[in-house]
Amino acid sequence: MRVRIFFHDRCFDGAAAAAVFSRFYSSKIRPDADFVYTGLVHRASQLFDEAQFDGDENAIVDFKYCSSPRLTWWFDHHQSAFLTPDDARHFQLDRSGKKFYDPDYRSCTKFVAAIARARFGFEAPELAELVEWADIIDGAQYPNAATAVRMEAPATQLTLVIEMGPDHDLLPRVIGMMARLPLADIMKAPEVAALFKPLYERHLQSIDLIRERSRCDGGVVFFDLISLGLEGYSKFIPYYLFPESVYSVSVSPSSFRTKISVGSNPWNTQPGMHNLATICERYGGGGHARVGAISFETGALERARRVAGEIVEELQKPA
Ligand SMILES: [Mn+2]
Repeated sequence: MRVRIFFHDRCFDGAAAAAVFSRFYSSKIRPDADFVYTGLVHRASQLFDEAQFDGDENAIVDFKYCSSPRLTWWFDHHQSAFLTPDDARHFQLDRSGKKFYDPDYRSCTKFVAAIARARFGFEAPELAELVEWADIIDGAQYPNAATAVRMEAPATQLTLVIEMGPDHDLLPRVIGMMARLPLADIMKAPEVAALFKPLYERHLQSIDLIRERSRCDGGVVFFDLISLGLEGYSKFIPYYLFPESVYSVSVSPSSFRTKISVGSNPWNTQPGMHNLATICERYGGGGHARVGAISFETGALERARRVAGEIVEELQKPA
């Protein structure tokens, strides 16, 4: 009995939601299930390869809906959960009782835990730490930018490993650990500890690089990391460096795309904020009201820079 679980790759909440779903599934649905984990990433084209839905059951957590009949479980909390109006209709007509959507949840992990408890009677107090941290991390509920950027708590350290770790096969192993170990013990696992050290050093360097490259005008921090080849950084660094900022916009490279990241300062929210998912959707991206992203094909650098400039101007004006 094989259950393939697709999760939002390189995301603490995606991994934690997969871990909680696995524990729920083996406790309440099938104790003999074998889990196989596959990360999903947002890209400019072809989100799903249907040939991948090869489990006896196929589940997606913390990622967009797919209308494939082979998808048997789905949980998401993103505002931009449906690729097309047809997908949204398909979900609304679903009567399986195994597909769930609630954009009011700050984390998919807490959403999975809440549905598993309310609808299926699943209780797992030992997962409470994981669920609470997924909510803090995905909902940007850190008390301040320094807590997020200094990374003293094991959950924040594991987030760095998940988001920036070099090894694509790492996440399935981390999900397995999340399902059975406290976060401090995961950080003590030799393969995780060995990855954390150089990533943390690089993180400290990236703070200096972003400090050099950023400017903050009209409440919006902007930086372009293309020429540095800096692939990914903690999204809280701009707010740590510019506590007075309200939004941040960056252009950054990656092996398979050029990415615009658009975020808002969780410690300096203002009345009447722009909806960042709505802005990103206009350019083919998506996300949440408070954080969004747009992916471009790797060649479309000039277009990405132009769009980033437009978004900066829009965010400098009132919503
Ligand atoms: Mn999430």
